[in-house]
Amino acid sequence: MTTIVDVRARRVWDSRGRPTVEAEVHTGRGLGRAIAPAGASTGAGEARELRDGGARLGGRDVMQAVAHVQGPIRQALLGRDVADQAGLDAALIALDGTPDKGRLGSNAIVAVSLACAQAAAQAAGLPLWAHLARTGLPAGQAPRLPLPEVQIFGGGAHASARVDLQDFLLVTPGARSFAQALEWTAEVYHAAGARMARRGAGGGVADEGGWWPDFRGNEEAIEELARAIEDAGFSAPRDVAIALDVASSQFYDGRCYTLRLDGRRLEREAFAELLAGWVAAYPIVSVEDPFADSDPEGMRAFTARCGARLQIVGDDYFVTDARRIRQGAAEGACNAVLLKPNQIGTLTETRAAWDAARAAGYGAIVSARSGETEDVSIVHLAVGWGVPQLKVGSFARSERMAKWNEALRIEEALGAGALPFPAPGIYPAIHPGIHPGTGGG
Ligand code: 2PG
Ligand code: MG
Repeated sequence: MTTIVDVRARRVWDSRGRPTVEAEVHTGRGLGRAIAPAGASTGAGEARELRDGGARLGGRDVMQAVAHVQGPIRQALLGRDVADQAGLDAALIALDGTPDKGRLGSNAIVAVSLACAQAAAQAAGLPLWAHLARTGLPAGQAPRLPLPEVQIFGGGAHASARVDLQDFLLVTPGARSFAQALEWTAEVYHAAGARMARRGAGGGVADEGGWWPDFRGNEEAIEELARAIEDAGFSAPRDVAIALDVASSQFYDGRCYTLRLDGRRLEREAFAELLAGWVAAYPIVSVEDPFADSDPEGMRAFTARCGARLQIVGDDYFVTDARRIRQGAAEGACNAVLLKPNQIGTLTETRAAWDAARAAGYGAIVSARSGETEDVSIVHLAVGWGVPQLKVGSFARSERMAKWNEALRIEEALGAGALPFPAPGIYPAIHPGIHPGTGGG
């Protein structure tokens, strides 16, 4: 048993220049450190981060959350076994005592939960992915790298709503390695940048590093991405393909989906028609949150209509909550799940969400937030748990590149021992009949 001898916290700053919580968990065999990320387009059902309020720093300071780590959380964890992740997370949940973790703050709790895992890995003398893989992978299964999903144009809440859709992403189903996937992504990212520069709109990037969206309509962004793929010389959807995060909860008012840039206000059926049209017209293989978290009827109908040939991902829709995933699966909503540890608050609950997705035969994507830091823990989760896809924003800004580069180091460490890259078989549009859930193995 490796005992926790100290728990510390400090205020650090995220990629939007906003305050966030860094936690440290110390044992006699080193320390683990983790930083809470923060979303901008948050789901209504997410765990609640604690912000101080008031006038200073726009009310966004986190000194109370930091104090909660240094005080009650430290007291609750001192002397406990750092390797008992489930027990530690249960203690954090019990100490908070609220359904949304809002008393201590999900930002305090997730930083500590991840720092415990980092400290346990440190004590075991292993990188986090290897520590997690010891119990996190099915018996006898080797770890492998996930398929990256990379933003090319930002939008929605990450770009002052200059386009209504949030993420115009690239995936590389034809790539044979993570290194190759990133190389292909770089070619398309820069081809897209060159196109934007030729239009007189080059250079600027949105919150996650995707090119700033200077478009006349939402469809034009998809069209420009398809052209950038052509410019870079790839065949779509076989080698590379398009994924969208519609993040539709941001523009649904309980009755209509309003695409401000297109001057359109669409009811559920008309919006489904529009999305299905785009999926048919462009090499789109995955769509996230096509319908709002408060519109299960829309999500179920769209899944029934397009789910056989399209990965349909629930992010705001499931908020990394195993219970919601099981319910969604029973009702036929989505066929894949986004996994964000800070959406639910602890590593153990994030793992439960992945287990629920797998049990349902759903695909899964480990995801960063729009407010990020140099923390690379989520890359290790994807590898150590065998989650087949990873989304960490675009191909610029070091809070994003730190994660892609960490994955390259892990790929090199795995070497020939790694399983083949999971790319073929994830997307039903490319390999009809293969369910997305089977891509992860
Ligand atoms: C999403 C994420 C990451 P945010 O919606 O998938 O792109 O955004 O962190 O703002 O919720
Ligand atoms: Mg999303």
